[in-house]
Amino acid sequence: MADDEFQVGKAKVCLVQGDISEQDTDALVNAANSTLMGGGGVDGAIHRKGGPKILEECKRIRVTEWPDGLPTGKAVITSGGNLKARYVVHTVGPVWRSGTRGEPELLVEAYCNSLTLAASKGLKTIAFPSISTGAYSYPIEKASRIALKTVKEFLDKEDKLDKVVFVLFTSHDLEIYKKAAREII
Ligand code: AR6
Repeated sequence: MADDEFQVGKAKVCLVQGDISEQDTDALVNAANSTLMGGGGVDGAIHRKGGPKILEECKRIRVTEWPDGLPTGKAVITSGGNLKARYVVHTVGPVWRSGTRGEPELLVEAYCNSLTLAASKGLKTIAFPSISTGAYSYPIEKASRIALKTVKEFLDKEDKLDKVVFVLFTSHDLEIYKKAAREII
């Protein structure tokens, strides 16, 4: 198996460098903020490429389910609009402060709730960005370990998903994830 592919039970965990908005998995995960109204980074790329339908659905979710905003660690799902992916799972990662404000637990929740939501919809493949490691400043070495450990533990317990892809923006970030994966998976 290549050094960017790892087997967990019957599922594969793949690490790739690229733009998450180009992925053709069943679902993409958006590193959103509580407003669900868009932003920069991953959020900007997904809404730009996905078109207005995603934002319309986010607005509806705000009105019907989360009038005060989506809390950190929770996840919701919309269609994928014009994206190749059929669905977008929107989650909110923690803003890194000191590491002692519950950031690790909240990052675990963001991954876990996204995976649970995708599996509950019968989806088979999902792509994640490196949640919280951009505008939210979570140190990527720490975040990568949490991301991979949470995915591995989920796949060990649950056999509904076939493939989880991590899409890293830079070769540097990809190397950090590869190193963590070799240790964790
Ligand atoms: N594809 C893959 N990875 C990307 C892409 C892309 N198109 N663009 C950036 N990254 P961020 P966060 C990487 O800031 O830290 C937004 O404004 C990036 O290099 O997108 O969770 C939201 O609206 C970094 O490693 O998400 C929120 O307000 C990682 O993806 C806030 O940013 C995450 O960076 C969320 O911050």
